[in-house]
Amino acid sequence: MDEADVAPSGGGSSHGNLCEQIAQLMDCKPLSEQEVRGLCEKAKEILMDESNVQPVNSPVTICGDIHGQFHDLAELFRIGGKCPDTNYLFMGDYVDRGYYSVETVTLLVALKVRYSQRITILRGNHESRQITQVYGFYDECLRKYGNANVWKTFTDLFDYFPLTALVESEIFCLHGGLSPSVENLDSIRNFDRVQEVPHDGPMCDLLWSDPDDRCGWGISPRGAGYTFGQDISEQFNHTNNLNLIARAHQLVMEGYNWAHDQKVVTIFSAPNYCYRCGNMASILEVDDCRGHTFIQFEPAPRRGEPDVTRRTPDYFL
Ligand SMILES: [Mn+2]
Repeated sequence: MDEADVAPSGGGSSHGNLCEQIAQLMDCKPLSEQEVRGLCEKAKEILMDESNVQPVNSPVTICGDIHGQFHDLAELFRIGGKCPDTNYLFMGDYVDRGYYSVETVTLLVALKVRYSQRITILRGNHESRQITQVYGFYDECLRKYGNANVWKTFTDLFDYFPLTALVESEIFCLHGGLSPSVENLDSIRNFDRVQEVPHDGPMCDLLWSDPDDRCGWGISPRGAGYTFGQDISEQFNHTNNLNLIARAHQLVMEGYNWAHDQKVVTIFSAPNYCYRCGNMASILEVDDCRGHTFIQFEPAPRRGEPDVTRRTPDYFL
């Protein structure tokens, strides 16, 4: 372990508190409003120093959408190994849809503060003020805290999450996909990312776009971002000396899905999405020799959850 893992800022007592908070969160018990505020202040200090294209070393395990399915995140850690024993890179969409967005995002942010060199948390299109008011996180915060303060604290923090990561200079990781306004990684490095996700433009596209079987750029059915063809992926990978684009954002039934002649892979880590889609989840282990292993997993056993049969999933979000 490196020094950053052993001696977090704030001294011994805050370290002890943080470990207790992580243990509490692993039990799926939310922190107090005041604890969330303190945690997010520390997280902001760490995240603001990260790059829009955050460098990540292997070995690392790359994960896709979680969407508030806390018990499945616990299953992911059971199968993939605990942080910091395993290094993790999460590609966004921690909140909305599932019933435990609060516990899920608080745990990931707490792990980021405690083990900042061992876990990378990118921004997804759901890490946004506007989207979370429609798809569940805002309502969940009101229900669990009686006011919107925790929602405000987290959505302010989301502005600092890095947009993309680069594993060993060859795997480009992001939530959505490519943008017609972005030819190379340096242009991403120059964005001012600290803002709400815009409705259009390069920052929006990185969080919203999808690969497509058709060549070139296409209009996205989501109403934000673009679709991009194999020709676009090949050109981007060539220009930037990349082997692979790893992204999330789309439900794929096996938990992972290759596209564009293995130039692009989609990873989705919410099994039985929305508690009704029947899909497998997966994570991608990249080892020290840059070998790739997909691990698929099924939902954790569930107890006493609300009836979900009336929920209608939106496959596009
Ligand atoms: Mn998404």
